[in-house]
Amino acid sequence: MPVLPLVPLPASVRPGSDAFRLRDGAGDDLERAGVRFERADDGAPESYRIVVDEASALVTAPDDAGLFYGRQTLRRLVDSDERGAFLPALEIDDAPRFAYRGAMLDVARHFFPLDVICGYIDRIAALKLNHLHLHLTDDQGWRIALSSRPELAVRASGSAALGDEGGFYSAEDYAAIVAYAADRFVTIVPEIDVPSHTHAIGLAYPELAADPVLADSVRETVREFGGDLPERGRPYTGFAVGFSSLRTDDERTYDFVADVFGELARMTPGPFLHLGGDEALGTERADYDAFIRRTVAIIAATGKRPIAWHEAGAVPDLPALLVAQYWGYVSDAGDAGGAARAVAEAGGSVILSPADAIYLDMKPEGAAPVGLVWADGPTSVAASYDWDPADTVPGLGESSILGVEAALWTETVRTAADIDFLAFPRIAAAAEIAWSPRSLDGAAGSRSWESFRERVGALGPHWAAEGIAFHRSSEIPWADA
Ligand code: TNX
Repeated sequence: MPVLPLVPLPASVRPGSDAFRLRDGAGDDLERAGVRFERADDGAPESYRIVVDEASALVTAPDDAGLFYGRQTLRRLVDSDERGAFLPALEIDDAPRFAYRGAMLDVARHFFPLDVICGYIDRIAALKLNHLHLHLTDDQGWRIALSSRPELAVRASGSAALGDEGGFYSAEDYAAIVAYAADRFVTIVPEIDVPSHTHAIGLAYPELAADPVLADSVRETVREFGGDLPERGRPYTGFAVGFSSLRTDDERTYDFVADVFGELARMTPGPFLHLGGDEALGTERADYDAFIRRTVAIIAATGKRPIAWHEAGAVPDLPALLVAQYWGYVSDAGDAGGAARAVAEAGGSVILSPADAIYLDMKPEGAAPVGLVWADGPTSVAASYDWDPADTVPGLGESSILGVEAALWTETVRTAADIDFLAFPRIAAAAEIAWSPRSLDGAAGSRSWESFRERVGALGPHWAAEGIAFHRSSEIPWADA
């Protein structure tokens, strides 16, 4: 059997003998081409089974998501020869390793219009990712219109990194994104980053913002990347982080937090609201702890489950429902690991986004025209693949891991082509790690780098046909179209 372009690798693939010939002229319509899709009585959530032989092609699944994933797999299997289109004979039994398989897109540093977001949803859904985390706010801009706080969209959305144009999603835009995603079994996870990364909020509601704290690290970033130092009341367009803070000692701040997360909860059908909580370098430790505890409680009161970057995990006495998003390293978990572990020990769970592996904004190679390098970058495709969630944070077992998320920050990312270049092919590594059974020392049917690079190479022509401007990494044996 030739290399099948299947990423993520299904849990089990058994080749058969005679191909199923697809009915002519059906194009992408698998049903019209003769494939049957049927509900199974039981099976794990999102699982599916495919049986193809000479006489029939049948997909069965216990739920609609499973049927959708079976369809994604079949789309990759359609092949053709001199007799026309066919599906190779095989049996596939497949189910995800983790329930949460995510991608994060930062629409705050740069704003991306609806068509780009929908294109990204198509791309991630084809890789069987099922959550899109939108980083909706940061120092450089606020990207969502809220009727409870109308000044945000009016005064805080016009700017972006590098002095580029900003923008925001109206309530209708956001509803359209949620619906488009839901049709592809993708849940939107909105993030409002507090108490830091909040400079833009001060443009709309100055009374809520503390003065920027110009630590040495902020001056250093400005020296390295240029731009102005952050200044109260002026849009910020540079790359520095951690200088801004909400006024954590002012009750008006908590009214704001309740308005914003309350409205977002009503606009968001998914179970999660992300409160950021990262890099609050300008917030005193005790103030940070108290702020996070109150914000977590405010979100819990909306009925949603709070997610925060791992820093929040170090806050004492957090409720068990918190999800921590780990962005430390694979190579050394250090304090970040401790914070993630604390959340697990309190009964919460962890999403793994190790920065030295699946921060997609790290340059894929030194000469890349976009991207950053701070997380031990450049990050090769092999480095993005060669890790396992259960081995990343010592003491953090598989049962405490909700899943895996590949993050794309957009300080340097201005276009849809930039997104594709940085995300592909490394996002496929994250998708496989999130979905496929872990490598058991190369055991048959488990994932391995050697098999992955061949399968990604075989996917290249599919991506090209779909208009994905992927990075033609020299690590991958790309197939010709
Ligand atoms: C760190 S990772 C950040 C972001 C930056 C990113 C750039 C994290 C939770 N915060 O604010 O955009 O680095 O790679």
